[in-house]
Order: sequence, then structure tokens, then C-alpha cells
Amino acid sequence: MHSDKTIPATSNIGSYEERAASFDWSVAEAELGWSEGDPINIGAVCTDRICEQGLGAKLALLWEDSHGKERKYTFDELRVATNKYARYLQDIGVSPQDRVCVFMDRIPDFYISFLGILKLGGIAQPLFSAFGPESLVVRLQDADTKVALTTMRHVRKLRKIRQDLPNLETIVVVDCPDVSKLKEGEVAFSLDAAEPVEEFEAYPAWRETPSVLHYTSGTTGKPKGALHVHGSVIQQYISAKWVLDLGPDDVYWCTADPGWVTGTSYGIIGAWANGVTQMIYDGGFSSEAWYKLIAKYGVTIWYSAPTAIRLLMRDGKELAWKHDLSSLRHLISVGEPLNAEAVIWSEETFGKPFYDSYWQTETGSIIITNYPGMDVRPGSMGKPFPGIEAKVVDLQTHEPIDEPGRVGLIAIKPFWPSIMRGYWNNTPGYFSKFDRGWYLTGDRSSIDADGYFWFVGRDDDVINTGGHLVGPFEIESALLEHDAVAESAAVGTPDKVNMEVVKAFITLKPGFEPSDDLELEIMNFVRKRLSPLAMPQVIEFATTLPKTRSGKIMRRVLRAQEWGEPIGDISTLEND
Ligand code: 6R9
Repeated sequence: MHSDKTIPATSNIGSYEERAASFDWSVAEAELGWSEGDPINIGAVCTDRICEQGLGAKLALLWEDSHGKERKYTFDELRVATNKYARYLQDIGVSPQDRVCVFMDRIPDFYISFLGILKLGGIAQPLFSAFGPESLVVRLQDADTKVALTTMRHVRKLRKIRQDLPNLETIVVVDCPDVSKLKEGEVAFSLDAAEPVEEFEAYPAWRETPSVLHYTSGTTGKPKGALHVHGSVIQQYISAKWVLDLGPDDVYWCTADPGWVTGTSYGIIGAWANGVTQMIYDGGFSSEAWYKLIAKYGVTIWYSAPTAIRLLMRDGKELAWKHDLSSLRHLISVGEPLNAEAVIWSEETFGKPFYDSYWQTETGSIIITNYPGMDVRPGSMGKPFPGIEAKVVDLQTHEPIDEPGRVGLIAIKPFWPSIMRGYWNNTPGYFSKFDRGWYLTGDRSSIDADGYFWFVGRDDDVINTGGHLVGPFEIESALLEHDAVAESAAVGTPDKVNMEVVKAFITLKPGFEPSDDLELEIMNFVRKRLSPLAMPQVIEFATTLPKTRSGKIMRRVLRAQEWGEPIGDISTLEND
């Protein structure tokens, strides 16, 4: 399917082909006023630098929660507030490179303390507030976390595991109304009550100094802590500018939680390094609430995920059309394959397609993507970011594949500014990601004759039926085209003849009930769209699908159930 849509040439990137041909990272470095050997500190790049550009009075943060409570911060207020955190943490004994975790809801303190930690030279460890004690303890033990920042609502989960964390010196509660409520080793800090800190000299990190530690769930075993560095901002800055197309007048909304890499690389760093006003909503998913926020704040750029887009689709176009969404000018998606159906739906609903962007916690920034100004091929991830050499390589030999359409592993030529510099405490795991001069993503794709990448599936999600490999994405995309289907997950289930066959788990849109007739109808519907091998042999209706906290369908959980195998690490599972 090919759409002829092009976005006006006013986009920041201009012509993708020209940029890609002439780019080197010094272009981005020069824009940031940085050159090799200079110190670089993400906290200062996102606040002090913006104020020095004369943008101190510009709004940095428009914040709202699900009760309608609002806060606004200008860049100058953000600068002073991040200084307050940096100074306070220094006063309580945090030294550069100490790990400080941020464990709270999406309140302003999350975003501000994150940058404050970086200003001080500490390593920020952002965590989902929904984590339970088990998920927390493995991450805090592994990182040897010294200080945890949290709120009254979440402190009890830390208290439960405190005895297992001998190196956790201090828990800072940032909304404590009454210190008598605190236990030993806990202190209260209030951003509003703290004395303004006009000057704080940011730690003179160099580009390789560790900055952020993001845990990503492994397939088996423990979650892995991907360690990033201050120099990552060079890439986060330029990719936010060119892919998200952020500009001076934009109101940008990244719907990702900062416990997920999208919520920090682009929900904090990329946006504020560009001096852009962000809207942040501390509340769960609701189509209606989301549309109201877009209308109220005049959101122009919206960075979201397929899981949310599918829920918007479930609730129908009419709901969207009840709201004034005319401010939206560019929509981007990340986290999972973006089904062609979702791209088409968004064009019909918002008058604009969602542009896909592909990357990983480990890559730190967007790697393969669709750009404003480029023809979008619905269902394709687009092309590598300028400065990134990406290929698909043979599944076994890891040799690059030049043949258009042949499936292999997505591989990226190291090193780019924002690539992780290690897994915390896990050097063998880190080295296992590299082979023959490539970083191996663990995802499968093909590349067409024009250089567009077409995602197939994660390596461990691919179904081997009778020796033929089938990616879940094509099956799920076909299912999603059926009117009754809200979401689906295709996995392999044991089969005597073919080793495994395709089984599809399906959730239904409102107004549809599971039945044998509907199952038959869906089967017939996809039969026309899929090869016989990719055809689901079994359909199971479900009320929900297992997902990570960042909204990714965890097919391996369903697969393990089918095979009666251990489920592996499920610490990021949404409903634990
Ligand atoms: C940013 C982020 C990484 C994994 C990645 C892949 C999947 C992300 C995707 C996509 C298809 C896209 N993924 N974006 N798959 N199309 N546009 O998601 O990081 O949480 O580490 O997940 O997510 O499987 O390897 P992370």
C-alpha cells in the first residue's frame, strides 16, 4: 500500500535524502554549541542553555493530572527548580555517579528531579511508579541505588523491601505533609518550600560520562540496566528536531511514562534540549480525556504508541470528531509495529497519518523512522536516521543481506552518540549484542528496493510452522482490519505435524461478542489476506492481552502458556 502524501518542505529535516547523504554528527554538535573535548551535561543543555538563548520566560511544562489539577513552569522556573534538586541531593551526600532512582507518578517532580540528578552528575534511574516491591527490589539491588526519590503514595513499596537494600541510604519523600509520617532513613523535601537556587554549576561531564540507567525487561532472567551517557543528548536533540519536527511554536505531547525510555529520551531530553513547550498528563488512558487535552492545550505534535492508537480506534472516529483537534500537525508512534490499518485510520480521523519510529532502550534514540516530507508507506518503519548505518543481516551468519525483501536481523553499525555503553553489572550480556562489527537488535525485518524497512517481529516472537518462519506482525495486521477486532496477538502453539501452528488471541471492539460464527467470519476474512502458512489455526477470544507497562504485547507470555513453559521475567508486566 503506498500513499502519495508528502508534508510541506517547511519541515525541519528538509529533504531526507540530502540530509542522509551529507550528514555527520558535527552538524548536531554545532547546533548545540558543543565540540569534542568540551564538557556536556544533559541537565544544563535542557535548562541553562535554553535560558541563555533568551527563552527563560517561555513555557517549558504544561502539566495536568486526572483530577484537573494544573501546574505550569517556564524554562527559567525549570532551571531554578532543577538547581534546587541538584543542590539538595548534593547536601544529603549524593556524589557524581551515584545512582538515584526516581519512583513517582508523572508529577512535575519526576521531570525536574531527573534533570537535577543529571546536573549534579548523578546517574538517574527512572522507574515506573506502578512497579510492585518485587520489580523494584531487583532494579535497586542491581544498580546499588543510593537514594530513592518518591511520594507518600509509593513509599510503602520501598519500605517493604528496605531490609533487602543495605546500600539504599536515603528515601526522599517529595510530597510529605508531616514529617512524623516518615520512618528512619526517610527525609522530606519540598520543591515549593525549598529556597531558590539561582546558580548551580552543572557537573562538567564529558560525552562518555554515564547519565541515565534504564532497565529493560529481558526475555529470561533478570531485567538489564542499559547505561547511557551525557553525549546521548546530541542525538536526542537532533532526532527530536528532525523526526518529531519540534519547532519554536509547538506544544508537544509525549504520552510515554518516563519509566520507559521514550518518556525520558523524548519526554524530557529531546523536547527540552530543543526549548519546546511540553504538555504532560498524569493520568491513565482515556480516549475522551486525551482528545480534551489536545483541544485544551492546542497540542501540535503528538508522540504516542500503537497500543494507545488501537484503543483510540476501538472507541471510534466519531468520538475524535467531537473535539477540536485542528491544532495537531504531526503524529508519531513508537514501541510496537504500527499496523497499516492504524496509519490509514489516523489519516481518516485526524487528517494526518501516524509516522512510525523504531528504536530501543539500548539505542537511546530513534534509529529507523518516517520523516515529515517523506512518502509514508503504511506498515513500513521508514528509513535509518541520518548518520545511522542500519542493515538487515543473515539470521545465522550475521552477514549483511543485500537482496530486497529477504528477512534478517536488524543490525546497526556501532557507535552512534546515544547507544548504551553497557548493561549494568552484565558485561557478557552487553558483548553478546555485538557480532561481526554490528550491534544486533534482536528484531527481524526486510528492506525493500527503495530502502524502506518492513518489520516482521522480535526474534523470539517469530513462529516456525513446518519449517517456515512467519512474523506475528503480518497476521495481527490482517486481523486488525476486521471490524470486530480491537487487538490481537499471534503466537505459535504446539502441533504434531507442523511443530507449531499459528494461534491468535483477539480482543473485541465494543458491541461485539465472542461466538463460533464470529470466529469463522474472522477466519474467512483473514484467509483472503494471508498465506496458508500464516493463517491462524485457532482463535481464542480474550478480554485483555498481557502487555508491558510501555504497552507492548508480551507474546512470549501467551506462547509460554501454550507450551507449558516457564514465563521468564515478567517484572514489566502491566497487571502484576
Ligand atoms: C523505544 C522502545 C524496543 C523493542 C524493539 C522492537 C519494539 C519499538 C518499534 C518496535 C516495531 C516499531 N519496537 N518500536 N517494533 N516497530 N516502530 O520501544 O524501546 O522498550 O526497549 O523496546 O520494541 O521489538 O526491539 P524498548
